[in-house]
Amino acid sequence: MTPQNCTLIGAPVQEGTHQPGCLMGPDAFRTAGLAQELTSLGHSVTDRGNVAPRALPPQTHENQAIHHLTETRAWAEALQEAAYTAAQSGDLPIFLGGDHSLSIGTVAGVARHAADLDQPQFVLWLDAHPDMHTLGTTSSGNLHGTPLAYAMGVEGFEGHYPANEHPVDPANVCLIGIRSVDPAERALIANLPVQVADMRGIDETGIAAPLREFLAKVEAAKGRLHVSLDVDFLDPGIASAVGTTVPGGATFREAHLVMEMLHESGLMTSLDLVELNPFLDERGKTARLMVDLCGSLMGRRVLDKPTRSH
Ligand code: HAR
Ligand code: MN
Ligand code: MN
Ligand code: MN
Repeated sequence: MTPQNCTLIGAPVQEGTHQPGCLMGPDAFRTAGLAQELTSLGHSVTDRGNVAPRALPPQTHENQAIHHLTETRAWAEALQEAAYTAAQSGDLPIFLGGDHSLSIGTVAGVARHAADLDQPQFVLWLDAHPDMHTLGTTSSGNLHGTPLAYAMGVEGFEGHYPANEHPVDPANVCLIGIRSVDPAERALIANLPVQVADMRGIDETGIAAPLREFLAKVEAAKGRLHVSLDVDFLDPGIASAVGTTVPGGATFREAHLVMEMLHESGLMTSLDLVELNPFLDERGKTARLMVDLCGSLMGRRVLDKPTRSH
C-alpha cells in the first residue's frame, strides 16, 4: 500500500439543512480518532483546522422556500478555494462536514485542479439522495439538496452560487445507494448520462457490480476521483446520527466492501465525509463507524492480500 499525505479540512457547515448539529461534525470525526486511524495505517496526516467563510452581502432568490443562500454561497467560495489549494499540494484532501452543501465548494475546487492537469474529474456520490435540485426546484429550501446538480453545471444557480468554471461531465458521475428521489431530480436523472445504482438495482446485482463498472471508467480515462460519502448512504439501523434517515440503506458489509474496492482501485484523489450530526449520535457510534469505514477506504484489510482481483 502506498502511504499518502492526508490533509484534514474541517467544514462545519449546517446552513444547508433545517436541523442544527452538523456544525459539530468535524470535531466529532477528530474525537472519534480519524487522524489516529489513518496514521495507524501508515499515512501521514495534517489537520488544517476548520475553514471559515467570509461575510457576504445578503442575497435573495425568488424561491421563498430557500434559506441561508448567502451563507451557503460564502461557504462555497471559501471551500472551493480551500479544496483547490489542497488538491494542488498533491496530498489527499479529506473534507470533514458539515452538511452536504459543502460539496458545492469542494467538488468545484478539486475539478479546477483536474482541469489544470488536463485530467477528467469523476465523482462518486454515496447517498440515499441524488442532491440534484436547483434553486428553482427545491421545495424544502434545504440547499444540501443541490450540490450535485451544481457540480455538473446544471442551469439554475446563475448569479447565486459562484460561477462553475469546470463542471463535471455527468457521464463521469456515479450515484450509489439512492432511495429517496424528488420529482424534479427524477426528471433530471432521466435526461443526464449519469450512472445511478439505486437500492432496487443493488438488491438485485449486489453493490460491487455498479462500482466495478464505474471504477473501470475512471481508470480507462485516467481520471481523478472525488468520493462524496453521505452518512445517510448507510442504513439508519447502523448509522442514526443523520438528519435525513431513509430506511433500506447500505449494510455494514456493503459499505465496507465499497470502501475496500475503492482502496484497491487506488483511484480516489479527494473525499467528503458529510451529514454527520453528532447531536443525534448515541455515544459516538455513527462517528466511530464513519472512522472505521475510512480505515477500510485507506487500506485496512482482513488479509495481507486482496481477497479477490477484478
Ligand atoms: N431531496 C430532499 C430535499 O431536497 C432531501 C435532501 C436531503 N439531502 C441530504 N443530503 N440529506 O443527501 O429536501
Ligand atoms: Mn435567480
Ligand atoms: Mn447528500
Ligand atoms: Mn443524503
